Amino acid sequence: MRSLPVVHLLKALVLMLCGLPMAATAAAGQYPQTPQGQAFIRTMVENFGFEASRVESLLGDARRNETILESISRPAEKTLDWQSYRKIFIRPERIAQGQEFMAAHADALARAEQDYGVPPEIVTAIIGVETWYGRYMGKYRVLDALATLAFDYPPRSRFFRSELEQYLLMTREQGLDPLALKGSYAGAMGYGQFISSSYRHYAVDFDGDGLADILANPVDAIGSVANYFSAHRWQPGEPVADPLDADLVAGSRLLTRGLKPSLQVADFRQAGLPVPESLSPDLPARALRLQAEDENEHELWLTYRNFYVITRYNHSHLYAMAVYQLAEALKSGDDGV
Ligand SMILES: [Ca+2]
Repeated sequence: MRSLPVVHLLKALVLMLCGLPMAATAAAGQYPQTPQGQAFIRTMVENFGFEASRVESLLGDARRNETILESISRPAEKTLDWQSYRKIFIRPERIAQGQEFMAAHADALARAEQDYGVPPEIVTAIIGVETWYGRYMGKYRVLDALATLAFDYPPRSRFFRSELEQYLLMTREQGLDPLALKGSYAGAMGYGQFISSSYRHYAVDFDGDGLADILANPVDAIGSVANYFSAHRWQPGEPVADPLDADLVAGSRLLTRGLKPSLQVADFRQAGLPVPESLSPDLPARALRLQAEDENEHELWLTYRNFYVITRYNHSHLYAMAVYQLAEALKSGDDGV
């Protein structure tokens, strides 16, 4: 627990001398005094039984962070093309370290596949893309990230106010100090970078020590990522994606919008595309056209339900393709380059 800086004590003293109510003196930061901050405190007290002074003091400790506001407006998934994005993740070191992770946690990964039906290389690839297998779990205080986005980022303030709510609930349930946890600029935590609501819904105790600890325990993290995939309807044994040796013209009716596969394998077969023969005709499918290495060319992929499930983790085709290709490289032992 960090001590109250002297400047805060002085401010508190000045406010007290001015005869302001104690509510204003309890916190030195900006958020408790704002109308949104006040409303948030009321919600936590009325809906979840928190003490007002406790929430006020936490919000008072939260710091607005400009870097967080800059980062949220330009995520890599939206600013990079596929080839640049791919090079971040599909590289020999990330593949080699992923194989080490798989070897070190082979038992937990096998158990996760048994319990949830999600293959070891998919769980490992998620953890590899998210945090480089737990090496980089984020440098921002989760409280600062969530308060900054909840109160100073209007486009998504409703979502992040809810995540801040979930964060205070989660840390109370898990007996964690809300001032201590670090994570991404969006407040995602641990090996698999779960946001607070996902932590509460999907984190599991996978080593049986009574705690669902995805922050420091790789076994719990493995079970939790697999549980997340299973809850989002991962289909054991179904394919994820296939490259097609073909192209489609921009505007083709086979290039559907949205992330969900809204056509079926049969639609692509009927159009004469070289779809793998093993695929069932009624398997939901979607064509995905990505930038090829030669920038005048495109790669054409057919993606299926399990590819869509990967986008439930991060709503991006590029993200899902990076996870899939890293997983394939982990499985094959190929260095991917
Ligand atoms: Ca545990």
